[in-house]
Amino acid sequence: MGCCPSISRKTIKELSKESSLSPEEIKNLHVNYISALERMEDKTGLTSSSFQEALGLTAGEIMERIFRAFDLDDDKILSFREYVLGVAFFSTRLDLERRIHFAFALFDRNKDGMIDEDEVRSILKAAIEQTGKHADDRVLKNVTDEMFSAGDRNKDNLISEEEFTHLIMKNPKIIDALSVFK
Ligand SMILES: [Ca+2]
Ligand SMILES: [Ca+2]
Ligand SMILES: [Ca+2]
Repeated sequence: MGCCPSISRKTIKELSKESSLSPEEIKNLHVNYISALERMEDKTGLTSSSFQEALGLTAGEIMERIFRAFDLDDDKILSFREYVLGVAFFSTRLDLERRIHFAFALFDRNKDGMIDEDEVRSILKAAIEQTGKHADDRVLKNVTDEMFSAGDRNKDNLISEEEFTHLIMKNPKIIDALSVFK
């Protein structure tokens, strides 16, 4: 039996406020988080594979993107706070602005602050293949073109976070489509 770092009431309260999840939900997430950590050698935080196990996700492109988007400081491990804030994205209670920021991070695979066509195509492809269907190249191209013609306001073939925000405000369904936890 390993020891279980406990979580203070103060931390629960702060995380609850920051994530819009209830204290009860934070406590449950903490139990999940700790039990995932217990199975690891290094208990400083969740790695990509233990994270995948904790959430019961299938390994692959989408999982990697989600992990990278959760990993706010880009140190390749998830702290409990990063875990909570990431999970909160998939609940609809988080304010739209932060959900947009998170969704942007899912698209922006190389974290350069811009979404390019390859990044859109590859996340679409992964999302379709995740459901067991074949991703047709023409469909991928059409959807990508549509997203750029609607979203790329200054026509530089890149979607900035500002452009992305405009796009989502007009089409909030794009975010819902990314909720792969359902
Ligand atoms: Ca991290
Ligand atoms: Ca990018
Ligand atoms: Ca642009």
